[in-house]
Amino acid sequence: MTEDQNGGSAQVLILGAGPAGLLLGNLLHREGIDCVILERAGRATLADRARAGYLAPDTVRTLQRHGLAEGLSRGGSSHGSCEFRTEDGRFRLDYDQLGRGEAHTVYPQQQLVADLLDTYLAAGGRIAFDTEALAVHGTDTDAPTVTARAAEGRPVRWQGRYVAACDGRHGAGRRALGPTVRHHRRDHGVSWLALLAEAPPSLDAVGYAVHPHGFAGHMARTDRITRYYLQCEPGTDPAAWPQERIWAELSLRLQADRYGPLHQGPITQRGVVALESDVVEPLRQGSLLLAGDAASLISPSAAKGANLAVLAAELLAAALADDLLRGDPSGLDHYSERCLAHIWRAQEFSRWMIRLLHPERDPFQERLRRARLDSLRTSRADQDWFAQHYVGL
Ligand code: RFL
Repeated sequence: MTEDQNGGSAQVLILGAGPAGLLLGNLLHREGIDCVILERAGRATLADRARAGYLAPDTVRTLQRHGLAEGLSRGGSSHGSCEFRTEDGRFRLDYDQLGRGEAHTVYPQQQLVADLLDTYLAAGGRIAFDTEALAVHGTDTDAPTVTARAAEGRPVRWQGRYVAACDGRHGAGRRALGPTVRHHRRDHGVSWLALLAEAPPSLDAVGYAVHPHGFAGHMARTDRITRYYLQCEPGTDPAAWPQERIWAELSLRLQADRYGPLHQGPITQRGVVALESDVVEPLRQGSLLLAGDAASLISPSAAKGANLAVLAAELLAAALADDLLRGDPSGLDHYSERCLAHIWRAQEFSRWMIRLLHPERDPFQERLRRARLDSLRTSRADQDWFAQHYVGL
């Protein structure tokens, strides 16, 4: 690893070392394309940032195709069931037996990030940690630059042929977008308290509970860690939720008295997530290209964000390689359109999930929501449709 004191140059400047930036970095570096990743956080923070966990079969295949799935083959586990709990009872969908017959691989995102980082560094990939991109300049030229703040506030400047913004929704990539780029924003009006518990999973399935108090979710992460979600009022202060209240409310909404107690343990992470969508269109402005959450923020209701990040990174890597190595710009010309087709389908399914899982205030809408759930319980065609979209991209 080299890290120039004042910055430097590379063909592709990648902002952000999340799943999108790291996959892109690995694929470009492997093709012999000179790239550098500028990452705001330090290495330890990346390895510690628990977020996603459910990887779609397409994501796993992508990583396998590029020889980047060793860690998840060893440490991941297959999950193919979800259970819905409502006041009317519960039902289970073994989605690995429905639709295309595929399952998720559960593998914590921070482990995937650590694997991708290790492989990238071992191959000699360049990354500047503790380097926050502040602004992207000259996106209408062939020589865009990124100004950044390195450790101890030291200003640095990087120049490239392309800038790949994989730095999330609030990153420098989005800030560089001009008025010709559209932002499609939707606040779904629902917030979740997102929790990590140091406790084994309580169900051998993803649990979705709809209770008059609101939604509760249960998702295994490892055999010792479980993610839970509790619908809460938008703007809730997580501090208003001490552990006892969390477990009492989870037990109530997941109907532990009827279906068995929850395995409780210390809550190690709690934060409020507003369920929002925010899609940029197009995903390219001259020499600036966006991927992952920088391109499209999606609510975690259908576990699509990290999967879309991987999909976009693979598409973008191929397009950049065609352009930089073979002089063929057509992949880059079509990158936005191709990526957005997947993004909008995922957004549609994610919104459908939101409307399925949260009690509606309006009685008419609430009856429709229950009818939707009832169709899912009873109709094989609906179940196949659900399974296909749930694991698919
Ligand atoms: P990331 O992972 O946010 O990485 C962006 C990186 O950019 C850095 N950065 C900057 N670096 C330099 N300069 C700047 N100005 C920078 N600004 C930011 C950051 O430090 C970071 O390292 O984006 P990426 O790669 O696009 O990946 C997206 C995914 O992380 C995200 O979509 C998922 O985590 C969403 N998500 C889930 N997705 C799934 O597919 N399955 C799931 O089960 C799932 N569960 C979740 C989730 C997101 C959650 N939260 C936190 C909203 C559960 C939760 C609670």
